Amino acid sequence: MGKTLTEKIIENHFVSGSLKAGEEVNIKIDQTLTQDATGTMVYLQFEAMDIARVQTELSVSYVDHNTQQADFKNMDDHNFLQSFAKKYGVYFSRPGNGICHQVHLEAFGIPGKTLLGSDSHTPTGGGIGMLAIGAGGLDVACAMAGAPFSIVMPHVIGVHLTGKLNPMCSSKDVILKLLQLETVKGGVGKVYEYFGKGVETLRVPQRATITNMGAELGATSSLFPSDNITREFMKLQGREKEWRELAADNGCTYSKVIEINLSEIEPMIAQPHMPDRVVAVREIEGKKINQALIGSCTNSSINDLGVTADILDSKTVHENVSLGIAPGSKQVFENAIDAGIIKRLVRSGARILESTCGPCIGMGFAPSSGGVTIRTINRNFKGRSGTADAEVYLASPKTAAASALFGVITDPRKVKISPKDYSEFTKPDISMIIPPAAEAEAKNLEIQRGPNIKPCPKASPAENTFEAKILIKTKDNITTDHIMPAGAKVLPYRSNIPEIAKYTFEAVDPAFYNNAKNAGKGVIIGGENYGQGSSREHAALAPMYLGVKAVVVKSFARIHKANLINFGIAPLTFKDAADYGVISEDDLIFFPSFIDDIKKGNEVVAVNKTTGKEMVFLHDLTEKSIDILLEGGMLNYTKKSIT
Ligand code: MIC
Ligand code: SF4
Repeated sequence: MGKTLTEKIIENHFVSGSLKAGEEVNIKIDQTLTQDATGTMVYLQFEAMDIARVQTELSVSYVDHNTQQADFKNMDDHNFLQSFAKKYGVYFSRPGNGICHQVHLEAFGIPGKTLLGSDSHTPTGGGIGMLAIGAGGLDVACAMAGAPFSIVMPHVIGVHLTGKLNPMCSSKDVILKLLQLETVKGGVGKVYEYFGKGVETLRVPQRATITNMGAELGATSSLFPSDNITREFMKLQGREKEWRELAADNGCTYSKVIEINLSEIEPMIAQPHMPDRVVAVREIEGKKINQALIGSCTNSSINDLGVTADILDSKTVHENVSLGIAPGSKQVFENAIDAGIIKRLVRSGARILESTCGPCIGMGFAPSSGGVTIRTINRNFKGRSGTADAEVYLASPKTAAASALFGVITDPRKVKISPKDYSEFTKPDISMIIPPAAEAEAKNLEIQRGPNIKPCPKASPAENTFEAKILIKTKDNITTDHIMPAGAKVLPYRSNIPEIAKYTFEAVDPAFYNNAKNAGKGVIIGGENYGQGSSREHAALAPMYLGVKAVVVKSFARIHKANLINFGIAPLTFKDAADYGVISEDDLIFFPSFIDDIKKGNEVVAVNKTTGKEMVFLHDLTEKSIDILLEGGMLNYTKKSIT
């Protein structure tokens, strides 16, 4: 029987477990990546493991998130990361060099390899046929120490691409279409694998836009085959030698096949405040905007910038619109200068921003109050832009550029141009990547540590009998941005948990922090797809620090669930969904035999002391996860297994 590409790569990296969809499998990780906002914790955790060098084939530390340096904190973190990388065997991509996913594709990605990244958009690497997975920082630290990574063997969904995109339509419209079909929770436990004749019509950056935003489906990863187009891309990057051909076998079995005829795709747009609130652009055309942004790891390649310049055609952007452009990397920036693109954009009034995440994570370029902004990014969660009441629309660079020109949401097919291909201007540039020191020299190197860098707190081991207060009851699709906000104010505390904990659930319930502190022990209640979005483990670390012992929900997003276990918080679901309706904030919940229940089976009994009602919660933890959880998280567990 033929195999899917996902199955082939997983089998090649198999360490232990089961290859049956839905069961746990442990795989070898070849490469890791971190970014600064999650990276400081990753390296503090790695340091705590007492290992002299990283054990992977390649590990890279990027600085791309916290680059606004309003005071010493962010640069202190950068210095820590740089000095750590040199000593421990990690490549370091300096601030200004670009967004981790874009640079990794350019400089390091290799078809057929596994990549684990402490960022949810790591699957961007699937654009060149890597099995690239986002994870919590602690999992990445363990992979750097040589440990295999556990995943639930995914169900592989085949996306059959036929036809060819019309000139003013984009691969962004394809993934937005999929989000409309599959929703933000449709991909949990799945890998989306693309195949068919239509694949040959998409260049690597177009493929990477699709695999990048597969994260918004909740998918474990997304994958394209590695073909001659991939080879061309790697050749332009000066890395043709690392290319290899990879594809699924003919006649392999997918758990489901989705048919997409690229010729029928039209411009699509996601409306506030969820990436799956997708409609065709023509359905909401004419809505006034006052800001537009081309950038982020989803859409910031040379062609994304080039087509923006082509659409603007040296005319000035609409007088009511502020247009920001953030090239995805230093390489893209330089190549766009060589191609004359930047000059044309500047002439049109674009504001050129640094090659970083920037506005995508609320680091500058926040919209006005009640502002309407169209962005080529991947997430439009409420408040993430830095402005609580702004409306953020997600679309392709073509749609965003046409809208910036006319001041209203515009179907780009109205602009009669034939977009050019600027790939020929690609010249690789790795001058801002610092290799690690040789082992002999590394021993004597010092790590630089600023005063804002605090050690990672640990939870205490689980108790068998305890009482905890319901601290908050949330609805469906709560994101990690709700649990732990990003933005210029909060991000500088990513390496200081006691401080960042003060912002937990800030936008949902400003009293959460004090409430949790006073309660001592707490439980969080949630709906479906709890913890979707970012991989930030701070959304588990801060609740752990504030005494949260369990999160009881209707269903979980993959990475957040793993993060909860890693920090000693029990991820539980309702046995009887109706219990969600009869549990309230401030109720006191008594767990009479927590440890015994967890060890015995998959049910945990709890009594709501406020209402007198007995409830049963479920868990689906593996034996190892149970040990980690009961020990009070991965750090305690690892320490115990070493000593
Ligand atoms: C995001 O896009 O939400 C982030 C910021 O890149 C996060 C990581 C983080 O919170 O640091 C992600 O996607 O995992
Ligand atoms: Fe950065 Fe935005 Fe991409 Fe996250 S989604 S890595 S914040 S550009």
